[in-house]
Amino acid sequence: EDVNNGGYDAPSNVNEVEVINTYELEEKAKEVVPKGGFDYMSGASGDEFTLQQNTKVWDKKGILPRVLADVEFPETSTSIFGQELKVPFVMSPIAAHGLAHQTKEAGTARGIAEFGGSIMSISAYSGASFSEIEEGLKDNKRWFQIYMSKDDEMNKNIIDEAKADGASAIILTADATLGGNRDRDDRNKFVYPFGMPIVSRYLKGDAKNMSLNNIYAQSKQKISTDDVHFLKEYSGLPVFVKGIQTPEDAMSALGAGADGIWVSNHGGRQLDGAPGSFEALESISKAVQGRAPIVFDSGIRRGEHMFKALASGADIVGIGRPVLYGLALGGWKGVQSVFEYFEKDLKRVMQLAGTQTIEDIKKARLFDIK
Ligand code: PYR
Repeated sequence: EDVNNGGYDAPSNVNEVEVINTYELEEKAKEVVPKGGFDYMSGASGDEFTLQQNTKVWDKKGILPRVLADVEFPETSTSIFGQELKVPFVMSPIAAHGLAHQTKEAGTARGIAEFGGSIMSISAYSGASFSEIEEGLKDNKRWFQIYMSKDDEMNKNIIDEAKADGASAIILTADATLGGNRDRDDRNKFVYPFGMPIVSRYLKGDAKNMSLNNIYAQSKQKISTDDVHFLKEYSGLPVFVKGIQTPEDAMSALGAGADGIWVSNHGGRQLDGAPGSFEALESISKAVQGRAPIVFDSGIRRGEHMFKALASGADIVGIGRPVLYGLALGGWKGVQSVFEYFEKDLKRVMQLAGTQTIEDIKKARLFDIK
C-alpha cells in the first residue's frame, strides 16, 4: 500500500510492454489496476453507447490500398503551430494518471519524452504538480488543458504557472461543465485517492477523497465564447477549444478567436448518445476549411484509425486510454511502448495505402461502407 497515494495501490513496475493491439492492453490493465481506478479510466457515461460508437464508427469508412506508389519508409513527421513533430499524434489530456501508476503524470511524461517528437497534454486535474511532471518531461513539448475556476484571478494564476512551465498552447475543455452520468463511478462510490495540485487553489479541499462531480461543480460551469477570448488574450498562446462535435460549434470557436479545433467527445464520458467522434469529423473539417488546425480524439486504437482521421480532415490525432493502460502495465517504458506501437502501425498502414507522407494521407480518398 502506497501511503503517498491515499492507500490506493497503483502498479509501480517499470518495463517494456508488448503491444499486439491496444484492446488487449485494456484487458491486461484491468488485472493490475484497482477496480475503482480502472472503472473510472475505462468507463464512460450512461449506456456507454458513445464510448462504443467511438471505436465502431471506423467501420463506416475504408482505406483504398494503392500500389505502384513508389513508397518506402513512410515519413510521419509534421508540425503544428510551428512546432515540429516526429509523428502526427499527441497525448490527449487525461486527469489523475496516478490511478494507473504510482509515478502519476511524471511516468507518462517520461515515456513521451523518451519517445521524443510528440506532445504531452497536461491536465488541470493532474495528480502531479508541474515540477513533478517536469522530472519526467525534461523540456519536451507540452500543452496545458484547463478546467477553469469560476474566479478569473485564479484562472490567471493557473495560466501564469502553465506558461512558466513552458506550455505552448492552452486547451479549453468545453464539453465537461459537469460530469457525465457514470454508473461505474457511482456504484464504486469513486473518489480520487490523491489531490490535484494545479486546481487545489480553487477547490474547497484538494481533490483527495472528492468525487469528480464535486470537483466539476466547483469549476466553472458556464463556459462561453468569452472564455475563449479571455484565455487567448491573457495567455498570448494558441488556444484550442476541445469537445467540438458540430460544424456550428467549430464556427463559433473560430469566431471567438480559437486557434485550433479539438474534435472530441471526451472518450464518450460526457453526453451519452453523442455520435462516435469520427462521424463528426468530416463535416467539421469542411466547415473549418483549413483556417485552423484540427486535432481529433476519442476512439483511436490502431494506425488505420489515425489514417482515416487524417484523411478526413484532422491534422493531428490524440491518444488517451491506450497510453494510460501502457502506463499501468509498465510505467514510463510502457508508455513508450504504446507510442512506438502507434508509430510502427501508422507507418505500416501508410506503406500499404501508398502514402509517403502525412500530406499524402490528407489527400487520400476513403470509401464509404454501407
Ligand atoms: C474525466 O474524468 O473525464 C475528466 O475529464 C476529469
